[in-house]
Amino acid sequence: PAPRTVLLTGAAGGLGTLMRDLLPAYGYDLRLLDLRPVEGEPDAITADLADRDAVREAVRGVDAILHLAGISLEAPFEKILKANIEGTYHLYEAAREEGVGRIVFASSNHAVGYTPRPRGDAPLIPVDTPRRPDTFYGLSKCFGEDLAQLYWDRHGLETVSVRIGSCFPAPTSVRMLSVWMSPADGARLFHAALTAEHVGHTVVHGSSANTRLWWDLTSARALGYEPQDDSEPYAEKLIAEQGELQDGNEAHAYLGGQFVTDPPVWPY
Ligand code: NAI
Ligand code: 15L
Repeated sequence: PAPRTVLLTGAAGGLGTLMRDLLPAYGYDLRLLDLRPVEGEPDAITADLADRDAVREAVRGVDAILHLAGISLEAPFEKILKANIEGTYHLYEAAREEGVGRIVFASSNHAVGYTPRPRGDAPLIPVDTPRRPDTFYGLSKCFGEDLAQLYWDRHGLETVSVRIGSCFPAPTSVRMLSVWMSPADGARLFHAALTAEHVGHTVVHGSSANTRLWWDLTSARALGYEPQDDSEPYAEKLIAEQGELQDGNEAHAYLGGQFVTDPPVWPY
């Protein structure tokens, strides 16, 4: 049966806020969790993924988990270790103990951020491209994907790892024209990942069907995802303001963009 009750971790964050708006239309009953209070949601669980008991209680009785919580930018290794590596482990352990059947994991393009962007008529980046994290942050997403594989192989807990490009209301850079996922397509993809049958552990790229796409969406489409959006209407203005991507510019050379040269740092 399709999942109904879904635990949304990271519900106070940017993507969590977008998904709180969009996912109920698909029939989900969302249970919310975040380190920070979720504005306007008095029933949201305020908990740290470090708190194993709170995490176990939060997952009890849900059909599936959409795991967005964690540090979403670069940070010192010790912080990443606690929030993203140990935190994700706690969530998987709790899911295993409570018999939750599926997790949709917010992985990131930064797990493979050092992959050169395709130029000219080079093929799109395949989903089985070698791991090339661009930061400790990206490394923690590689860990999450491997944890997901272990829990599938050993415990039969399914995961779809979504290597999200950039999911924001609109693209704000020329690079983002290639990796943008509109919030509506994000909801479509998460819904497909929550409901497709027999996913085992599947890794997918998370973006809209952009004209300037850099990566292959085949495994995402195989889940039933049909992207409806394209960043192209934003292209002319962004290129006029910022110029085309430059061949000699290192921050323009890789999938991970600026994370390779000058990663944005987590503020707290
Ligand atoms: P965000 O930083 O806005 O939200 C993350 C949320 O997680 C925050 O509300 C924060 O309070 C919460 N959080 C952090 N540590 C926690 C902990 N120890 N326990 C409980 N909650 C904790 O990030 P955003 O943009 O909403 O991203 C959501 C997820 O998607 C993140 O895992 C991020 O790495 C991933 N992602 C997002 C992309 C995007 O374009 N927005 C791109 C690629 C991946
Ligand atoms: C990510 O993984 C970050 O969480 C998000 O804030 C964006 O920076 C995104 O990647 C991106 O690559 O644009």
